Amino acid sequence: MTEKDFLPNPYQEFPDKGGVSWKAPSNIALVKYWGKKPVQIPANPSISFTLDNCATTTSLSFAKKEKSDSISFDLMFEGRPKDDFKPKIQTFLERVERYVPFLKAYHFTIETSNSFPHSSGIASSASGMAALSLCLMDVEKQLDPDLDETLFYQKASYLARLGSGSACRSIKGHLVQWGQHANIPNSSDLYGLEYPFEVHADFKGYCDTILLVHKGQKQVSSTVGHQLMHGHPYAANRFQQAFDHLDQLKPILKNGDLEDFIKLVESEALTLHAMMMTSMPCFMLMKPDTLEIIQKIWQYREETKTPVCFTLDAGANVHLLYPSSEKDKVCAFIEDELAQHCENGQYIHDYVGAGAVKING
Ligand code: 2P0
Repeated sequence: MTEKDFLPNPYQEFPDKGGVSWKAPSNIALVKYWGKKPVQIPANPSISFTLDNCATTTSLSFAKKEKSDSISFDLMFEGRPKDDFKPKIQTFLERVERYVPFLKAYHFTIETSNSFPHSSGIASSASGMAALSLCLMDVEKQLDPDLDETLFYQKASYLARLGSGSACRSIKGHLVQWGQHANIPNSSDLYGLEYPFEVHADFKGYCDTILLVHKGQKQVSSTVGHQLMHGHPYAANRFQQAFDHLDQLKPILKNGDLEDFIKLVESEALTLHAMMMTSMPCFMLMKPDTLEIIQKIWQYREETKTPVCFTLDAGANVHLLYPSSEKDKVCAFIEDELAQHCENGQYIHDYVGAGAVKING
């Protein structure tokens, strides 16, 4: 598939008005995307677990305009107008207009809400851009009823990528790979792909408890972090490592080899943060409690042999990953040892999910 394949067929219908709703989940990368080329092309391939509970629900209503010379929309976030999110959405809509050229024909009302607490430090850009992209594709489906289902989801992922890179991995479940890789058939820099190889049953219901260490604004945004990979002294080796890790993951995911899974996932998490700490200028998103939690996980794993590990996003929160069969034990560990390191003792239980869903009615 090339960019041209995402240009639409001539539209057959133009309804006066309508509305669509989609719920899209967040995702957590196992092999991290960190570094990109224009426009939203990843410097290396990545793979993530699609989550389930942490999700954004977006409703998009549309009404035909008299004059179709510009993009216009109102934005509501959790029931209230939210003007400070508008520039990001405006940029996104301008970027995708070429691929969904009905945008200027309608005035849109976008209503969006997150299942996770506001400013929990959980990035909503992935789930938010994925949900909005699915809404746009649903409108396109009404204008072009022959639109094929495979292309519908691929193009939703393509559009989401143009909003936020990691968002292209928030359309489908359970494991999504993004970025061209010679040994992964049909892999693409343009959109996320449902992982095409065999995956051991243990990974389907894998648990991710998100320990909310720090809920405030990050000091350095992901967008700036990505930019700092340009001219980074370790960039070339890091990008090669991500390619290699995807090769190494194939037998691990197939056989359910948790020991090697843990080694690879924790190495990815700490490498991501090592890239931040060795950027110029350097920065650090981990907090003392992030490190306390990591130490306690290592100690607990050593003592109990429970296959629990951590990964990190671009922030201080810790994602605790473990098989669902270990849930009772791990929940007790979280309550006894880890919750004390979370802001207000807060954490969110989530697990690997099947991807975005349309909301009817
Ligand atoms: C990831 N992260 O693979 C990596 C690991 C955070 C840590 O992708 O600039 O919001 O919108 O493309 O996708 C976060 O960056 O960045 C991210 P943009 P994005 O999930």
